[in-house]
Amino acid sequence: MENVKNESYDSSSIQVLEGLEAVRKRPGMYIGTTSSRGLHHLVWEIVDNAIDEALAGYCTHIEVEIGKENTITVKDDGRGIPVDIHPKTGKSTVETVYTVLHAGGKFGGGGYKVSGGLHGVGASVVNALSEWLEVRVYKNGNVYFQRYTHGGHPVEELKIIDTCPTDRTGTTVIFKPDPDIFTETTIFDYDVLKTRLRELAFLNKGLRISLYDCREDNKKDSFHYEGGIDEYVALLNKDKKPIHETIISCNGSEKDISLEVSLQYNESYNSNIYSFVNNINTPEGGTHEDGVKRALTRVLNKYAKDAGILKEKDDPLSGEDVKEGLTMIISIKHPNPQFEGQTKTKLGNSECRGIADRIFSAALERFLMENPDQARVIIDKGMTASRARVAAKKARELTRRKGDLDITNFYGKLSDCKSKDPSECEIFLVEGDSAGGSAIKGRDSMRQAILPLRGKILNVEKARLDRALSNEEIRTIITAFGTGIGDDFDLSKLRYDKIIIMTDADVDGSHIRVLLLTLFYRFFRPIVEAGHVYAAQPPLFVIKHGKTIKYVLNEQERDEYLKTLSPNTKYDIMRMKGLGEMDAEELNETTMDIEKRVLRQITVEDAMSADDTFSKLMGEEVEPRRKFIEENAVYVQNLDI
Ligand code: 28F
Repeated sequence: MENVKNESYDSSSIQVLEGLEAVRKRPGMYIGTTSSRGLHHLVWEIVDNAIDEALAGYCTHIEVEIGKENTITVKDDGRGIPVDIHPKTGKSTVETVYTVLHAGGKFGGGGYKVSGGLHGVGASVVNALSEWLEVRVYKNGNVYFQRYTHGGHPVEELKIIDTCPTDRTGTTVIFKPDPDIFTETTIFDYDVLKTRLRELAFLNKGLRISLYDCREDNKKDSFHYEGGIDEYVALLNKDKKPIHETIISCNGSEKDISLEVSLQYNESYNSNIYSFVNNINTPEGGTHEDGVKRALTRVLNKYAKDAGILKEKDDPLSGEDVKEGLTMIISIKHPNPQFEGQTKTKLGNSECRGIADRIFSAALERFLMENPDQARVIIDKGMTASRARVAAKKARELTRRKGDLDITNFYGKLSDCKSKDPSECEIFLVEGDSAGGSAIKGRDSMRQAILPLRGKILNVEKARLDRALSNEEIRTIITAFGTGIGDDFDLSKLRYDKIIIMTDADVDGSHIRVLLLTLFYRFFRPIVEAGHVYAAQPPLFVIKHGKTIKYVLNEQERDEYLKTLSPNTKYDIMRMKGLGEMDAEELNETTMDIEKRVLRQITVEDAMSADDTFSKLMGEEVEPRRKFIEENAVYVQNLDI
């Protein structure tokens, strides 16, 4: 450990150094990963402390700047971190916040930590993982300054370096992530920062958040939403034709827990519900989301009955029925959230279910009473969904394996694998009968099932479940998966560990793949989120020289292979058009064999952007699609028209 120029090298300094050293030894323990995601997590730690100051009511503007050398500057106009001597450490509070683990922000202190991502490990972790970090505090007409290097070692004590207008207060932090820690990349992604900062502006109404990129000439964005999550719902519904005018808005609190809900129904059949706890997205939902959904179903049914729209003989609306076409944002602020679930993004606090139910149902009842026309439209939509659900129930029966007839009829399409252990089985959804035939011949019949797809499947982006179930190909896929669909979907019944989409490397192949991904995203999202869906990577080029035939995946492999040939080898290169150009053995060798093939796993990194992409690419509205294609055409490689 190098010598540090600290006057009082006492026990607390040793404890500080050991603390930050521990962070550098196992960064993954504190920020999850040291990949690009971990790099960006550093920004969220610092921004969250500034957001805390805004939540406390003292900060109105947060500025984030990406410097030329990929430094990050975060500025706020809050009170400024206290510069007094911290009783516990004998150091300034600034130095304590930036050198003692979990001392920063509001941990333990008055307000609560608005933690992001890994639940706010504090500013000292950012310092520990930075090549250098500087803090400037504007307070009492002075500018206080301290610089840390090599993972958090203070260069000097906190000192006054300048004066400033007496009414100016705030905190500015600049840091440079340590390349020895972030070995994958230290380059910040503007769009990643922009997306999250915009979301934070929606979630903290009235707060202005700006982002500047000094690496490119004056690239900047600024976000400020007085309407908060109401404006977020409006943005999400922009291209989706809302069916009622007013965004239903709720804002209440009980004890020290506050809840905001915004919702608006649109014409589509999909639901987009996003929930947050202390600004952290909770894709696995939790008690806050359960409480709101329970209230939504109960209050809409009660209103429909009292208004005589739902007759005694009618079935009540189900949770699924009232979710159709629903765009909703739920944001709860809680002093002591308990997270559960696979990825620790499910709220577990049981009291939140009742609190969310009470606050939201009062607001919804009031809206319905005051807006009978809009209430009617919403109820009608739920009743149409209910009728379609009942129709789907009948159609769904067709996807259940029953008597022999179904199985023979069904088996006409699926060449199942012999093994019945899902964890070792995989199913290939193959474009076209000829490739399907080769795949059946070339496969490992113990563990590989083949389902040939005849042509395009229905675009379900604009279809309800009952319409999707009327499509033969889709019914076959549902039966093959074994999970059921809609109300009786059960992920634990999935019959394969991997679902592999294998289509030609041409435009039609891409179209079939995106139609399948639309089906999986809209009706089998848990299968995608669990990481079971893959795209096969058939070879893009075949190189022939002499008797040698070499298949390569892409240009990079092609160029690397060509370098291995002796200079005087003339050779031929062909761009592979389709799976059908390979015989069974070649198809297996290049694309299916577990030892040799390359698969691309399909993940839902960000549900909001995935939903936006599917509705743009596959939805009704032409203009958003044209704009999307225009903006993204520049990234397309190997387009084969
Ligand atoms: C660019 C990043 O970190 N802003 C912050 C404050 C303000 C206070 C504070 C922060 C230690 C444990 C109390 C000021 N005056 N922006 C920021 N602004 N931390 S971090 O206090 C932290 C103390 O709890 C602050 C009065 N109370 C709190």
